[in-house]
Amino acid sequence: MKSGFVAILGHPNVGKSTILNGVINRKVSIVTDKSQTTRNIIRGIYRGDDSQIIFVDTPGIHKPHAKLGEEMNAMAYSSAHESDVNILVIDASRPFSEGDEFLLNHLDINNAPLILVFNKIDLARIDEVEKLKSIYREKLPESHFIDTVANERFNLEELIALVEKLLPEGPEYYPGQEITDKDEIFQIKEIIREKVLKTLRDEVPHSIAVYVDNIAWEDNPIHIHASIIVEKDSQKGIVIGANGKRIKDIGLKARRDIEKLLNKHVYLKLFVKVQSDWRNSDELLEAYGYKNKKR
Ligand SMILES: Nc1nc2c(ncn2[C@@H]2O[C@H](COP(=O)(O)OP(=O)(O)OP(=O)(O)O)[C@@H](O)[C@H]2O)c(=O)[nH]1
Ligand SMILES: [Mg+2]
Repeated sequence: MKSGFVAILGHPNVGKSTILNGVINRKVSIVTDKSQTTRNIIRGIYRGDDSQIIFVDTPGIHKPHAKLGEEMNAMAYSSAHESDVNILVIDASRPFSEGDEFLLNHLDINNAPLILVFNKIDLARIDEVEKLKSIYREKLPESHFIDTVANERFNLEELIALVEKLLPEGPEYYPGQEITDKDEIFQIKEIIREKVLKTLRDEVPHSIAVYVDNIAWEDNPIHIHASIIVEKDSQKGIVIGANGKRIKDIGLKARRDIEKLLNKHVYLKLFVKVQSDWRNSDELLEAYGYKNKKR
């Protein structure tokens, strides 16, 4: 069978996680309109008639402002290195920038066939996309090009077919039925973080982490205690909102999704805690699952 690892790489907010969810046809990675939403390497397993593709979502590569960002970039760089096919996702609605040049110079993508995915073509002008493509054609003449609208699944079947063509013959890496390598606690934390991010603006999202303090699996409904970590008292106030309205809303939306994930009734209790500068603390980065683990 054709099989292997396919890293989905690119700048933040270009649609990498939307592509992962689209090809797997299930939501395994959270998506928001905020940059730097994904903070971990998240595998999604696609099973075809005679193929198994492990799509690997990665954090968007960016200029880091804290140790967290450095860890995130390192995850993306190492994923590119360890893959059988690389997918570089480009926001087709934006012109080629210095940041793109930086990314091409720093990403080691020569080890495997490369697919350039021009995503968000629904937002782009045809002549601008052509201009963008001619720049990439010159820089990466060996790569394969495809246009997508990931949130509408436009051309994602074609993307899967192209990946299958480029993958080597290999083993069935995941013989079971699982669709992701991440456990339920990780997914619960991510669901809560997604709901927090979706209600916040500006810089606060980058300061948020979520920690599951306790899960009573045997209870009915399942009791979950989780903490939303922020960096400043002012952010705590923002997350809680006037009369606790925002935290209530976050809790309600998160509970609905967690119940869908677990297929059980859930009682979710959320706490908000301040931990100043956790994004620069090795110990806390480790505790929150953001330390780059070598395979
Ligand atoms: N219009 C349009 N929006 C899209 C498309 N693909 C993704 N989006 C939106 O773009 C935003 C970012 O999508 P994500 O999938 O979270 O992007 P990402 O590259 O994973 O971002 P990071 O995790 O921050 O690196 C979300 O609001 C998506 O709904 C597309 O093809 N067209
Ligand atoms: Mg993402």
